[in-house]
Amino acid sequence: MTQDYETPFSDLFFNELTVEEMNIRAKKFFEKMNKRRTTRHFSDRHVSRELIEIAIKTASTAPSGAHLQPWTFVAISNQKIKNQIRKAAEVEEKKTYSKRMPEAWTEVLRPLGTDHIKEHLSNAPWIVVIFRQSKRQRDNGQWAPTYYSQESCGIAAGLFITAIHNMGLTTLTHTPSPMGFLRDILKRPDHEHAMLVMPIGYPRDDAKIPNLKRKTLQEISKFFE
Ligand code: IYR
Repeated sequence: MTQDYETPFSDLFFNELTVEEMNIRAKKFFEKMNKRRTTRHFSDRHVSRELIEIAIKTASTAPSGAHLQPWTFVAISNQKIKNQIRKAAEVEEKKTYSKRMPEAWTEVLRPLGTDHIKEHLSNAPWIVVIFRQSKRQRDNGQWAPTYYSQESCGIAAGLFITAIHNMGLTTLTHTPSPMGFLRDILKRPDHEHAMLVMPIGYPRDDAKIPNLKRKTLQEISKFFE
Protein backbone atom coordinates (compact mmCIF):
# COMPACT_ATOMS: atom_id res chain seq x y z
CA MET A 1 0.00 0.00 0.00
CA THR A 2 1.40 3.39 -0.90
CA GLN A 3 0.65 6.27 1.37
CA ASP A 4 0.94 9.90 0.47
CA TYR A 5 3.33 10.59 3.33
CA GLU A 6 5.90 8.16 1.99
CA THR A 7 8.92 9.28 -0.04
CA PRO A 8 10.60 6.95 -2.54
CA PHE A 9 13.51 4.88 -1.22
CA SER A 10 15.58 6.58 -3.89
CA ASP A 11 19.31 6.76 -4.42
CA LEU A 12 19.36 9.50 -1.82
CA PHE A 13 19.05 6.66 0.71
CA PHE A 14 19.92 3.42 -1.06
CA ASN A 15 22.61 2.66 -3.61
CA GLU A 16 22.86 -0.89 -4.84
CA LEU A 17 26.39 -2.26 -4.87
CA THR A 18 27.82 -5.14 -6.85
CA VAL A 19 28.02 -8.40 -4.92
CA GLU A 20 31.80 -8.15 -5.11
CA GLU A 21 31.78 -4.65 -3.64
CA MET A 22 29.40 -5.79 -0.88
CA ASN A 23 31.78 -8.56 0.11
CA ILE A 24 34.79 -6.25 0.13
CA ARG A 25 33.00 -3.62 2.23
CA ALA A 26 31.49 -6.17 4.61
CA LYS A 27 34.87 -7.73 5.36
CA LYS A 28 36.64 -4.38 5.70
CA PHE A 29 34.00 -3.09 8.10
CA PHE A 30 34.12 -6.27 10.18
CA GLU A 31 37.91 -6.03 10.38
CA LYS A 32 37.60 -2.43 11.51
CA MET A 33 34.97 -3.20 14.16
CA ASN A 34 36.83 -6.29 15.33
CA LYS A 35 39.68 -3.96 16.31
CA ARG A 36 37.44 -2.04 18.72
CA ARG A 37 38.40 -2.68 22.31
CA THR A 38 37.43 -1.05 25.56
CA THR A 39 40.07 0.56 27.76
CA ARG A 40 39.62 2.41 31.05
CA HIS A 41 42.86 4.34 30.51
CA PHE A 42 42.20 7.64 28.79
CA SER A 43 44.62 10.45 27.99
CA ASP A 44 43.47 14.00 28.70
CA ARG A 45 44.41 15.09 25.16
CA HIS A 46 42.01 17.58 23.57
CA VAL A 47 39.19 16.36 21.31
CA SER A 48 37.16 18.93 19.39
CA ARG A 49 33.49 19.55 20.16
CA GLU A 50 32.82 19.09 16.44
CA LEU A 51 33.81 15.40 16.56
CA ILE A 52 31.51 14.80 19.53
CA GLU A 53 28.67 16.55 17.70
CA ILE A 54 29.18 14.30 14.67
CA ALA A 55 29.14 11.18 16.87
CA ILE A 56 25.88 12.34 18.48
CA LYS A 57 24.32 13.05 15.08
CA THR A 58 25.42 9.58 13.92
CA ALA A 59 23.86 7.97 17.01
CA SER A 60 20.65 9.84 16.33
CA THR A 61 20.33 8.16 12.92
CA ALA A 62 19.24 5.06 14.88
CA PRO A 63 15.76 3.70 14.29
CA SER A 64 13.47 4.23 17.28
CA GLY A 65 10.04 3.16 18.45
CA ALA A 66 7.45 5.18 16.48
CA HIS A 67 10.37 7.42 15.46
CA LEU A 68 10.11 9.24 18.78
CA GLN A 69 13.92 9.43 19.09
CA PRO A 70 13.68 9.06 22.86
CA TRP A 71 17.22 10.14 23.71
CA THR A 72 19.14 13.11 25.01
CA PHE A 73 22.93 13.13 24.76
CA VAL A 74 24.59 15.32 27.36
CA ALA A 75 28.22 16.08 26.46
CA ILE A 76 30.55 17.40 29.14
CA SER A 77 34.07 18.75 28.75
CA ASN A 78 33.80 21.11 31.74
CA GLN A 79 36.42 19.82 34.20
CA LYS A 80 34.49 20.82 37.31
CA ILE A 81 31.40 18.90 36.19
CA LYS A 82 33.48 15.87 35.18
CA ASN A 83 35.10 15.87 38.64
CA GLN A 84 31.68 16.15 40.26
CA ILE A 85 30.40 13.19 38.21
CA ARG A 86 33.46 11.11 39.08
CA LYS A 87 33.08 11.85 42.78
CA ALA A 88 29.38 10.94 42.83
CA ALA A 89 29.94 7.81 40.68
CA GLU A 90 32.71 6.61 42.99
CA VAL A 91 30.50 7.03 46.07
CA GLU A 92 27.84 4.79 44.49
CA GLU A 93 30.26 2.35 42.94
CA LYS A 94 32.14 1.88 46.20
CA LYS A 95 28.91 0.71 47.83
CA THR A 96 28.06 -1.41 44.79
CA TYR A 97 31.43 -3.16 44.64
CA SER A 98 31.71 -3.66 48.41
CA LYS A 99 28.10 -4.42 49.39
CA ARG A 100 25.58 -4.57 46.57
CA MET A 101 27.18 -6.96 44.05
CA PRO A 102 26.41 -10.62 44.63
CA GLU A 103 29.21 -13.18 44.19
CA ALA A 104 27.77 -14.30 40.82
CA TRP A 105 28.46 -10.77 39.56
CA THR A 106 31.95 -10.26 41.05
CA GLU A 107 32.86 -13.68 39.67
CA VAL A 108 32.44 -12.47 36.07
CA LEU A 109 33.89 -9.00 36.70
CA ARG A 110 37.10 -10.25 38.33
CA PRO A 111 38.83 -11.09 34.99
CA LEU A 112 38.06 -7.57 33.76
CA GLY A 113 39.84 -5.98 36.72
CA THR A 114 37.22 -3.27 37.25
CA ASP A 115 36.79 -1.49 40.58
CA HIS A 116 35.12 1.59 42.05
CA ILE A 117 37.91 3.96 40.98
CA LYS A 118 36.64 5.84 37.92
CA GLU A 119 39.59 7.89 36.72
CA HIS A 120 38.25 7.81 33.15
CA LEU A 121 35.45 10.13 34.28
CA SER A 122 37.84 12.95 35.10
CA ASN A 123 40.71 12.18 32.67
CA ALA A 124 38.90 11.86 29.36
CA PRO A 125 38.37 15.18 27.51
CA TRP A 126 34.66 14.41 27.06
CA ILE A 127 31.98 12.43 28.83
CA VAL A 128 28.71 11.81 27.02
CA VAL A 129 25.73 10.61 29.05
CA ILE A 130 22.81 9.04 27.18
CA PHE A 131 19.49 9.77 28.83
CA ARG A 132 16.49 7.62 27.87
CA GLN A 133 13.18 9.45 27.66
CA SER A 134 10.37 7.31 29.11
CA LYS A 135 7.74 9.91 28.15
CA ARG A 136 7.22 12.57 25.51
CA GLN A 137 5.38 15.85 25.68
CA ARG A 138 2.75 16.60 23.05
CA ASP A 139 2.71 20.06 21.43
CA ASN A 140 -0.22 20.92 23.74
CA GLY A 141 1.90 20.10 26.78
CA GLN A 142 0.20 16.79 27.66
CA TRP A 143 2.41 13.83 28.50
CA ALA A 144 2.32 10.54 26.58
CA PRO A 145 4.52 7.41 26.66
CA THR A 146 7.45 6.58 24.40
CA TYR A 147 7.80 3.03 23.03
CA TYR A 148 10.73 0.62 23.09
CA SER A 149 12.90 3.36 24.52
CA GLN A 150 15.40 0.86 25.98
CA GLU A 151 15.87 -0.83 22.64
CA SER A 152 15.99 2.50 20.77
CA CYS A 153 18.62 3.98 23.09
CA GLY A 154 20.60 0.73 23.00
CA ILE A 155 20.75 0.91 19.22
CA ALA A 156 21.71 4.61 19.34
CA ALA A 157 24.47 3.80 21.83
CA GLY A 158 25.80 1.13 19.46
CA LEU A 159 25.94 3.62 16.62
CA PHE A 160 27.64 6.16 18.90
CA ILE A 161 30.34 3.65 19.84
CA THR A 162 30.80 2.75 16.17
CA ALA A 163 31.11 6.43 15.20
CA ILE A 164 33.72 7.06 17.90
CA HIS A 165 35.73 4.00 16.85
CA ASN A 166 35.48 4.96 13.19
CA MET A 167 36.84 8.46 13.86
CA GLY A 168 39.90 6.99 15.57
CA LEU A 169 38.98 7.64 19.19
CA THR A 170 37.98 5.31 21.99
CA THR A 171 35.04 5.15 24.38
CA LEU A 172 33.92 3.05 27.32
CA THR A 173 30.37 2.08 28.22
CA HIS A 174 30.33 2.85 31.92
CA THR A 175 27.24 2.04 33.98
CA PRO A 176 27.52 3.53 37.46
CA SER A 177 24.80 2.03 39.57
CA PRO A 178 22.43 3.53 40.59
CA MET A 179 22.64 6.47 38.18
CA GLY A 180 20.11 8.90 39.65
CA PHE A 181 22.88 11.37 40.58
CA LEU A 182 23.43 12.13 36.88
CA ARG A 183 19.96 13.58 36.49
CA ASP A 184 20.62 15.89 39.44
CA ILE A 185 24.10 17.00 38.39
CA LEU A 186 23.14 17.48 34.74
CA LYS A 187 19.76 19.02 35.58
CA ARG A 188 17.66 16.69 33.43
CA PRO A 189 13.89 16.38 33.90
CA ASP A 190 12.23 13.45 35.73
CA HIS A 191 11.18 11.58 32.58
CA GLU A 192 14.83 11.28 31.47
CA HIS A 193 16.80 8.33 32.83
CA ALA A 194 20.58 8.10 32.57
CA MET A 195 21.42 4.90 30.74
CA LEU A 196 25.12 4.98 29.87
CA VAL A 197 28.10 7.17 30.67
CA MET A 198 30.66 7.24 27.90
CA PRO A 199 34.06 8.86 28.36
CA ILE A 200 35.59 9.64 24.97
CA GLY A 201 39.15 10.39 24.00
CA TYR A 202 42.52 8.97 23.04
CA PRO A 203 43.90 5.99 24.92
CA ARG A 204 46.78 6.85 27.28
CA ASP A 205 50.22 5.76 26.00
CA ASP A 206 50.31 3.01 28.63
CA ALA A 207 46.62 2.04 28.20
CA LYS A 208 45.80 -1.61 28.84
CA ILE A 209 42.93 -3.82 27.75
CA PRO A 210 41.78 -7.04 29.38
CA ASN A 211 42.73 -10.35 27.73
CA LEU A 212 39.38 -11.23 26.22
CA LYS A 213 38.31 -13.46 23.36
CA ARG A 214 35.19 -12.92 21.30
CA LYS A 215 32.85 -15.87 20.87
CA THR A 216 33.08 -17.62 17.49
CA LEU A 217 30.37 -17.35 14.85
CA GLN A 218 29.42 -20.96 15.66
CA GLU A 219 28.91 -20.07 19.31
CA ILE A 220 26.78 -17.00 18.69
CA SER A 221 24.60 -18.04 15.77
CA LYS A 222 22.26 -20.66 14.33
CA PHE A 223 21.19 -20.63 10.70
CA PHE A 224 18.09 -22.21 9.16
CA GLU A 225 18.52 -22.39 5.37
N1 IYR B 1 28.87 -0.67 36.72
C1 IYR B 1 30.17 -0.97 37.25
C2 IYR B 1 30.44 -2.43 37.30
C3 IYR B 1 30.55 -3.12 36.02
C4 IYR B 1 29.54 -3.95 35.62
C5 IYR B 1 29.63 -4.66 34.47
I1 IYR B 1 28.16 -5.97 33.97
C6 IYR B 1 30.77 -4.52 33.64
O1 IYR B 1 30.88 -5.23 32.47
C7 IYR B 1 31.80 -3.70 34.04
C8 IYR B 1 31.68 -2.99 35.23
C9 IYR B 1 31.26 -0.22 36.48
O2 IYR B 1 30.96 0.39 35.45
O3 IYR B 1 32.42 -0.31 36.89
